Amino acid sequence: MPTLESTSTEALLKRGIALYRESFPNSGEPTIAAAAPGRVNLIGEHTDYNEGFVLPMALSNRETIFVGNSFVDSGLGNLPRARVVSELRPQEPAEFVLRDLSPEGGFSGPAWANYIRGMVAQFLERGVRVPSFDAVIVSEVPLGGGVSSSAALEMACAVFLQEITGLALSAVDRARMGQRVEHVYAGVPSGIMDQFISSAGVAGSALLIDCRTMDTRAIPLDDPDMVIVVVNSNVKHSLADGEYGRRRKACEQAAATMGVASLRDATREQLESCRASGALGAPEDKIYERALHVIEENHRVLEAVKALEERNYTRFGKLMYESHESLRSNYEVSCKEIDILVEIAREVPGVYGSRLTGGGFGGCTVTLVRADSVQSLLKHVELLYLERAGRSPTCFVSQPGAGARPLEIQLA
Ligand code: GAF
Repeated sequence: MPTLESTSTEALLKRGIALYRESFPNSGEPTIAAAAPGRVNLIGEHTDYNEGFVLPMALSNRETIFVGNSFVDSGLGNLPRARVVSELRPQEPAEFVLRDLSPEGGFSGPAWANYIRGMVAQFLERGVRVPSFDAVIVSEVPLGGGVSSSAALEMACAVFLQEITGLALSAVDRARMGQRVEHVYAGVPSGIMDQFISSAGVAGSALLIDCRTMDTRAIPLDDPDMVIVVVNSNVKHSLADGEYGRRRKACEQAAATMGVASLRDATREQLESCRASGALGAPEDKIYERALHVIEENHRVLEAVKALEERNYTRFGKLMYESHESLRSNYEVSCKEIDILVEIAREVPGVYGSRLTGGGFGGCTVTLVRADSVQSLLKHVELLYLERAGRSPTCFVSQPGAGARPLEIQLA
């Protein structure tokens, strides 16, 4: 079965430097590298944009960007400009002037480069001068695979731009800049979770994040008997297709009807009373169900943290299944393939719990399993997913990795 490995820093550096030399033979050597991880969310889905709680961990799989001075004259009145090559799409290099980087700026290059254009624009908006650069991207975070490759790219960019401009930013600042890039350049009205965990992840721990205050608490995942397995359904989701935004609007409508600032402040009693009085609108709009998911999911996150700290994995697993069921039936963001993956995990002895992770409509599941049952889980998933869904999954076991950071380049 295809599995995804995270590479050693040394191997990543080798790949990045080689690609840089090949892509920009006249630009010397890369002088800066920055890496940022993808993420998997253990529990707390669609709560971030409701000012609620989430419990993600950064993956050990990273997106890495290698940057050097550009010595090539742009021929554009010497305006500063960037050239970028991605290892995943070497035939689609991007080139743009570091001016007028608005999303409507007439950019005809590849769509992935908009994350970089967008992040450069955030720096320019703060009055910082960004010099010309050449860059290559080397990634071990699957694209569109529900583990936030775009947030990882945004955070890696933010770190290298900090390095070349000297702009001081906190992990939250960086995350908010990335969130703005998602909103404006990718058209996804996302919350803050993905960018923040990629920016601030703590090696060896999941992070409880209060998305209202942005306070965090590291929850160590240091029990060798417990393993987190991520399974990619290999069904691609597109959060930009409007479903994500519709869920977000439904939550805002529910909060406004209950007279609270956000669903973080709403109680089950308030929700029931609004429903009884008919204030939540037509049943087919499902405002009740959407709000119910968020209110209960926030409680589940806090209970799950307690369970994890007590090493009560059975309790944690039960909360994962409950979260999944609510995402499936109340929030309606699951799909057949993801439900099949959760159902398969449930059948394997040694599995504590499993659920959809991320925005939904495909993507990945996250499963908590006893270390001695990992192989059996992987075998079952490989066989049964093909049988029941007609597709092959991609699985990986990930240790909680560190957040975005510069990497030291050693040239051979
Ligand atoms: C996507 C979004 F980008 C996050 O902000 C979050 O809302 C998540 O879906 C659902 O929990 O990954």
